[in-house]
Amino acid sequence: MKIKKSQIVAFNQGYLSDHNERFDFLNAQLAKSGINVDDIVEKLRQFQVAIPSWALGAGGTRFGRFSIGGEPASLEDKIDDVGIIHALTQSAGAISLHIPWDIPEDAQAVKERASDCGLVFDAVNSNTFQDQSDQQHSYKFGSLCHTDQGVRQQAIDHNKAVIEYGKALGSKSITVWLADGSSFPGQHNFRKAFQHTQVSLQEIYRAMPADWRMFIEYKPYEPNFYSMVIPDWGTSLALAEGCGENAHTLVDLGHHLPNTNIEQIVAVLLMKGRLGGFHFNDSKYGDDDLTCGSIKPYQLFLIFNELVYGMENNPANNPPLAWMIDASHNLKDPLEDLMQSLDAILLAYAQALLIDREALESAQMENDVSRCQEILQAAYRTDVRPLVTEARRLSGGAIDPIGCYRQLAIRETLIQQRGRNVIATGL
Ligand code: PSV
Ligand code: MN
Repeated sequence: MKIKKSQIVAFNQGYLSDHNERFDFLNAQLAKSGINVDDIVEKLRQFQVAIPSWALGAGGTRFGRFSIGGEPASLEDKIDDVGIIHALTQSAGAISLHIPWDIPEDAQAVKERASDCGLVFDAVNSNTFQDQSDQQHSYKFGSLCHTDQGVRQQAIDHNKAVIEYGKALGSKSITVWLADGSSFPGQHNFRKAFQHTQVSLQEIYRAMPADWRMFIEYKPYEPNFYSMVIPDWGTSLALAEGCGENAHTLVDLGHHLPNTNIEQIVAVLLMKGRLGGFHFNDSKYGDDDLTCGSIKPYQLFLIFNELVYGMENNPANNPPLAWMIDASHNLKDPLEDLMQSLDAILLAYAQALLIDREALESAQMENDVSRCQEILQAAYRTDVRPLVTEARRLSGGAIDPIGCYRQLAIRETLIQQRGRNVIATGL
């Protein structure tokens, strides 16, 4: 199903005067501090986040999975769902595919359907963490790091095939996340596991077109619990440097041990020109894959503080970043959840754009610690919702995306069209 522009315009009518009042008030306040609100709104309008094809159905835990009904049963349905999110928010203009969960059988038709919804294809993702029924070797003991050359080659070939799927769709990057690791001391020769992985990644890297980029994700534990071959950003960076200048580290916010200072990692990777992009989500304990900004919105803001600074001061020419959500939805309607994530991301970005950089720099130079905190928190505590809403409205989105989604009874329609018991592919 598709949302018509006229439905959004009609919905917005009822909210417009209230929104205008809030926006005008904030605009006047910010203008007093010399902030160019138009500039910020324009930046927010440009900011597009890719939606993962595997996050459109109900997620599950190893204890259970509760269907929400009307889940997308095919890649076409998934594209339509991202189209719905994009129509309402105007900030989800891309979709990221995981192979083999979502194989585009007819690339041209898939491309056209996406383009009809205003979407392009972001990074393609390989999967060597599950065995497929038609594969020769098992990944039980690893893939790119495996002790057996045959298994490594199979995993390399899979990644090459993923690149081919991506080329047909117009993707420009591949994201590699490895479940490879060991669960017991002594199981792995750490050096050999690293070296096998490096050589395997180099071969995949060489298969990429010259204008492609490789994103290497890291994760400290799960599914292996003693060691992961790529546990942290340092290892990912070393592997990226070992591949070439088009290989970058990808930061998934849930892939850190508790209390890790992610914003500092972001700052250093950007300085090195090796930050590829993000998998946005939020967590309380581990890779919880919760809605962005639902647990640690201040952390998200501090990350965006580094991103804004890093993008404005970019000596190593870090290429434009790939923004993506990687979340799972066990309780909420995935489309509502994703719209909440998008909103949280844009709010954090808007707040970071408000930071008085000159004042911060001079406070830092003077070691005026209290002032540094005041400056950051003045931005963080500004209610920037009218800016994000205005950006969305100007682009043709809904003033209240979830309100509009509910008023248009989208989930109910999807259930009628697709049925109550369909299950989407993914984790
Ligand atoms: C692994 O936990 C991960 O974050 C990687 O990005 C995978 O591709 C994705 O989740 C699978 O759901
Ligand atoms: Mn991820």
